[in-house]
Amino acid sequence: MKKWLLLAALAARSVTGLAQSGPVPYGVLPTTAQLNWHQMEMYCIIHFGVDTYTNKEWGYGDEDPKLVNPVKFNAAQIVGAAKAGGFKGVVVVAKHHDGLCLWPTQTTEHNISKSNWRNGKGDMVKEYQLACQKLGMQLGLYCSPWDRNNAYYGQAKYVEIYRNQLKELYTRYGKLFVSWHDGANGGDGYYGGTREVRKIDRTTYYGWPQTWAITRRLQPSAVLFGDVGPDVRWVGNEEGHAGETCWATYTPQAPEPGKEPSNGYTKYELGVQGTRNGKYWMPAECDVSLRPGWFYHASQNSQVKSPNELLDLYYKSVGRGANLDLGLSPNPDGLLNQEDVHSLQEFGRLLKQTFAVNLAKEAKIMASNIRAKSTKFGTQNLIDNDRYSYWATDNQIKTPEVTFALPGNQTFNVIRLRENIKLGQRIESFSVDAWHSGAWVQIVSATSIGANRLIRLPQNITTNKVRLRITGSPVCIALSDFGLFKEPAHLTAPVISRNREGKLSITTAAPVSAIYYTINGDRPTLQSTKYSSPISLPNGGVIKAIAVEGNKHSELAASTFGLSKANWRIIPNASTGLKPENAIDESTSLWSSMRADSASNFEPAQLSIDLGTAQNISAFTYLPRQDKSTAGLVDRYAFYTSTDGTQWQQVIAGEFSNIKANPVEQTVTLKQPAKARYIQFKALHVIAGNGATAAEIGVITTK
Ligand code: FUL
Repeated sequence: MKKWLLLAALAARSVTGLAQSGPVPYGVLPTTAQLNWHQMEMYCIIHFGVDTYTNKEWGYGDEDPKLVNPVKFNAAQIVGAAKAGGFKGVVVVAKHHDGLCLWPTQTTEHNISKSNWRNGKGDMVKEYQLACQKLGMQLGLYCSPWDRNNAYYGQAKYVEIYRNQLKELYTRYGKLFVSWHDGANGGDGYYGGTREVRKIDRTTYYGWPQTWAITRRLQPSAVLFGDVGPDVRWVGNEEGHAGETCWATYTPQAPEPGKEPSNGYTKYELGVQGTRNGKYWMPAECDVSLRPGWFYHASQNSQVKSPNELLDLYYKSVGRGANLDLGLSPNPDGLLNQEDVHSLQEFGRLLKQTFAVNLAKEAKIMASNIRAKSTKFGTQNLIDNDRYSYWATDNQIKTPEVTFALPGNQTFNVIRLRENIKLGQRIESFSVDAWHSGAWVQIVSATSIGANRLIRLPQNITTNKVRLRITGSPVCIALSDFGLFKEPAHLTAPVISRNREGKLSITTAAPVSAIYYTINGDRPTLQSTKYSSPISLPNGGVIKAIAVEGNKHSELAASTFGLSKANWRIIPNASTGLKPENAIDESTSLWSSMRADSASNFEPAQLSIDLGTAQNISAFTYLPRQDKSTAGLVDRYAFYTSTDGTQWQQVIAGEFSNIKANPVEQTVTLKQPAKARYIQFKALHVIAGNGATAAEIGVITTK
């Protein structure tokens, strides 16, 4: 070959080589373990232990392991229900704050072998591992750093014990997808019988860098979850939603100057949104329980989230590039209740139905630019369901457009986009237009895509042409997915509420042909009582309702009410503070004993109520403030009763565990019912502030 011909051939090859090379990765990138985690999208976290039997959310650490005896425990029932819901794995709480290890550990006597379950020979973690293996689900483990049982908690020796617990968990139960570490620490506990408050420095005590080195060594394919990562961050709430804009990258903040960012210190705003161009790839996990609490409480049996509520959370977590971690709460028998199983199953069905057909799949796709005009980066990659094949543009093209000419008119209400995150989170913002009567009409504009972005439109769009415009990106794009889907129409569940006069109303967002309800606990049918006007239920109870329109039934609405407050009256006292009547007005309006002087110390506050007539009280309820503020949030309480309004007797006292992260209604059940006409709620300690607050105080009675 002549020399010049050879040179020309080489030059041509290098031009093609250049053209065929992909975009340079942008910013920080996910690890292999993080990629696996992103692909999972959803998993469940299972809370079971002494709390299941004591009706608490945080055990104190002094519970007898003999309490735990789940005679029907069946890991496959629980893991199978998660699988039916479309979840890809489970995180088993192997040890919660109460310290009881659900596996036969060498590190402490306080473990499952001291229970009667399987004659002390059982290993719950093992049974979950085997069920996961059988069902093709991934396994993760949660071993609480805070241990209210361990005598050595607070000393260096406990950190050794904790690390040994992790080592056991990492070496006995196969490959894990996540090692889950939470930041909770309420201070007080049993601690080997000392029953005291033990303060630790969260940033240094656990020696996280050394602890995590163990995870990396023994479980290299697991991600580490913690409030501030290092691999997956807490979203900052236990309500299951990320921010509308949510970046997979994150720069954690130090709790105070000179301190390292660490578990136990999170800023809500930071968690939900992440940090654009943050220092680490640290996507958010949205945790939320299927029931109000993480552990099973019979009083919450009518409050299992419905399939549509779960779907809504799916859009607000997975649809924002985060993952959904849904809490499951096996009952004292060791099984999920039927309501829970049913809800998971229906949710799984709804998901499958919604995402069965990508209406963009048959479209003729035309892009304003394709990188090097190469099919390798072509638009067919957008509809092949592969998260890593992608449409890319030339380096200088940062705001391209792509049009989807659909085969005739199509109706959709969900849009899906995904970036090839192996090349980083590149795109800032985008808009989608639909072709209507000869012109483009913008239907949505949004920010942040990442691993997955779902836009749930407020109404159906019918069109034969859709256009995606990338409106902001610092570099050329690498988009892997574009989908148009139709979520089936459904009637939303009716809303049940009660007013101050004790009248119950059942309402719907849009008019329906009928509402049916029951007050005996049964699921309503078309034969049940038809709702026509507000109902009186003076002693409270469970009310269930469905709405019906044409041949469509809504899903079930269920609410439990305590004693009607129609005849209640506040008895004023010196610490009552502002608007005490707000605590008994059946709304989330606030009673507050907080004083304007924010420098002053907390003063216990009390609220006394005349119930009108003597009642047989079996439980009290406290609904904390619902406006996200922690001021005056009560975490230690006492309830008193009186028959004359002057002589008071304390009937119960305790802690409202986990109320800061999960401020749901708290039910305090008495060992024995107390007969009284007057009740008093005392706030003994609060999360923050110099006084107490409450949205509502309630009473549950028995005959
Ligand atoms: C929190 C804990 O304090 C709760 O009890 C629960 O385990 C939740 C998932 O994490 O940090």
